[in-house]
Amino acid sequence: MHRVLTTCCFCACGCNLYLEVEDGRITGVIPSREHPITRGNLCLKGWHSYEFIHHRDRLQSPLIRRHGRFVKASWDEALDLVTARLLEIRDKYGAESLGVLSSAKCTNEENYLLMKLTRAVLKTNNIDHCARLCHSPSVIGLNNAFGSGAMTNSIAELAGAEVILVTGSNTTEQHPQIARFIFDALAKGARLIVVDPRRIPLSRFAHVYLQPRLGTDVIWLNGMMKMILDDGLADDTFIKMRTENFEAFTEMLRNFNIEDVVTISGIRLEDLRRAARMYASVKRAMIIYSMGITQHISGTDNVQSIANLAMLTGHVEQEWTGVGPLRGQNNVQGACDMGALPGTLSGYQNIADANIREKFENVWKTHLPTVPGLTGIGMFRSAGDKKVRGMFIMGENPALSHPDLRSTRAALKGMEFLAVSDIFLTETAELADVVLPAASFAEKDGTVTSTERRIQRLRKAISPVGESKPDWQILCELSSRMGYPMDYETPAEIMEEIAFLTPIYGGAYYNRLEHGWGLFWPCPNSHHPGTPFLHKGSFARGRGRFEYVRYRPPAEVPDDRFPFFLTTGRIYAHWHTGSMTRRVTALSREGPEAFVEINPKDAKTIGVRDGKPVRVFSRRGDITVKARLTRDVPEKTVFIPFHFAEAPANILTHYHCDPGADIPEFKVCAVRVESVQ
Ligand SMILES: Nc1nc2c(c(=O)[nH]1)N[C@H]1C(S)=C(S)[C@@H](COP(=O)(O)OP(=O)(O)OC[C@H]3O[C@@H](n4cnc5c(=O)[nH]c(N)nc54)[C@H](O)[C@@H]3O)O[C@H]1N2
Ligand SMILES: Nc1nc2c(c(=O)[nH]1)N[C@H]1C(S)=C(S)[C@@H](COP(=O)(O)OP(=O)(O)OC[C@H]3O[C@@H](n4cnc5c(=O)[nH]c(N)nc54)[C@H](O)[C@@H]3O)O[C@H]1N2
Ligand code: SF4
Ligand SMILES: [Mo]
Repeated sequence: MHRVLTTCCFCACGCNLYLEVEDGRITGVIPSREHPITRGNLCLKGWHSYEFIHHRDRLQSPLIRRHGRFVKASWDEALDLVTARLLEIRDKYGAESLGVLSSAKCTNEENYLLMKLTRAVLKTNNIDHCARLCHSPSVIGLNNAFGSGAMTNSIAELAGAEVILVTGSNTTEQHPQIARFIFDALAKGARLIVVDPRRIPLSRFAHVYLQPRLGTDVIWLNGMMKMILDDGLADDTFIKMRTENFEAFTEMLRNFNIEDVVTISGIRLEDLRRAARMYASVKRAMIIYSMGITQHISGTDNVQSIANLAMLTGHVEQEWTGVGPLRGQNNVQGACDMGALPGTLSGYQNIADANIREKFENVWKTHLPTVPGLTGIGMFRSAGDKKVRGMFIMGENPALSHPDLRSTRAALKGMEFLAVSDIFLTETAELADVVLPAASFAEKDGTVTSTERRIQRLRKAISPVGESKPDWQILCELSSRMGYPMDYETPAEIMEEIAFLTPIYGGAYYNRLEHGWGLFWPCPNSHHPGTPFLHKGSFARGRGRFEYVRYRPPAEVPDDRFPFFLTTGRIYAHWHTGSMTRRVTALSREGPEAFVEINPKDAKTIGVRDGKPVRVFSRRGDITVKARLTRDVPEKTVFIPFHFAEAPANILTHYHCDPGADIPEFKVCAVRVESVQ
């Protein structure tokens, strides 16, 4: 038996663990004791992260759809068909008729190659990935305010904060190891403010817990800032030295009606004032936020408001002090960094900038498309008018994870050609013309970048299962077939090209990642030690920019026909569309089936008891789930996790998006709940 050190495949905490290998099979995992985030612990998912690897459902050979049924095929047949069909569609309708989804479950090297293939070979910028559904408002909002969309500080710095404000992040369930650093801070006497429409496990530990109505974050944030200004708790020196547009901002804030806090968000003014004073009166304060802030039509506004609050109090630009958008997938930070986005090449270098394009064109020896592409949402939205006719999807499952599934699935079915690479036959793969079996994280080398911008290694522990191949090899073979040879021997070789073309990854060579616990970008050259916290001395954009934002109600609010608010999200035991976690016995036992959290008072009115089935309807469709009675959700608000294919929450959600970030409002829609007799 031997052990191989690698990075966990689930969340962006980036824990390191040893895979135990016996006779070519993974038989267990052990957490790293020395790794600074892991510290000898894993969450339940981490402990079971190896079990799906040898599951009998793993895709073992390529599949081609013939006469409506999948048949096994050779790699040659499958890759030839993908090549022929994608190029045919491109030549017939133009490159803009192709769409590509990349994967936050795949490595940096794989995301970089798919980004390169899309732009250099397919000649379109229509590439995106799940960050669209996740932190796209952070990338835009924090970029506007600070000049960089990533976490400003490292995870371990949380332990040194005096006050931590957590909003729209169910940290103990979704980022368990980050929650441990919050508990470390609490043990040292820090104060905790939690703002969440649902009572989450962290609420119990909060010194102030505020329960706003869904989608009213701009209101309580503006209220909090007005109180801080009125109480003279703003950091005038910081504002003067480091920021701009403050005058215009305060001008608008002065006109903000503080009573709106009560009438719109439902928060009492005295509670908000306690939180405002707590946050503003210390030196070291961190804000932690996640999907409760971003998945709204006002997602970018919410993020800008958070940045306003941090700048108003000077709570950014120092150690222990900053803004932490918690990234979700193990490599969603890296997929963004690698340019799997419609408007940027790797390292957030603008595709519309001729000088940048020229740099890449010289190395890649080809011409690149100039106009930013469609977003992941745009690809499906436009499918109705047949803009996108052919797709390549690597490691994503939009047939469950995208909004309004009737319409998303119709778009997928309407494609003239769809190729999917995955480790399982997902709901999306089932709709494909060609399915490519990918090797899992345990079967390949590469790097992934955690939420704190820490670039770390994935290490191959076993050979690919069956005939599966690592995505980077699949992409090399595909590109070569398309007439653009890619002959990288190893992921390390791909990283050398990434480092050469991407200033923030300039020093991320494998020899430096071999020992120690990774590198924090920006790491511009091979001598640079990496950067645990950003904006030291000045913001990435120069001065931090205040921008007043006005409250806008959610796109769909309850009415007589659909009198409940629905909010969706996750549970501790499961991962997104469940392709991996629902194939692990221990995790399935923890989260066996779909449910709706409903307040006991509402349950009484509807006439439903705990554990009994209810039907939940929205304007898009309906699902049947079990009622789970709990006071954690307020009256007239229900919560459904989106992990369960047999009762998909996204049948109910809608396509209304944030205008800049194009993220759908997964966190709010209107539903009706009926008991099933
Ligand atoms: N176990 C597990 N962990 C995961 C994942 C998983 O699937 N399972 N997924 C990973 C990924 S990709 C991501 S992006 C993260 C997501 O991590 P989180 O964002 O923490 O997870 P969510 O459950 O989507 O929602 C977070 C919180 O937002 C609150 N919320 C809902 N509406 C609002 C609102 O209007 N305002 C505010 N302030 N809060 C609101 C919800 O009540 C919930 O507590 O988790 C990562 N970690
Ligand atoms: N209602 C609702 N919907 C949501 C959200 C919500 O809060 N509410 N959250 C949104 C968010 S934040 C996110 S991030 C998305 C996630 O949406 P998706 O990314 O579509 O969901 P996953 O289930 O993580 O899909 C990852 C796929 O990659 C496959 N995979 C794993 N490893 C590999 C590999 O090495 N290679 C390949 N090729 N495939 C691999 C897995 O089997 C799985 O099918 O969902 C979004 N959808
Ligand atoms: S906290 Fe995240 S990275 Fe750590 S073991 Fe759990 S899922 Fe894996
Ligand atoms: Mo996410």
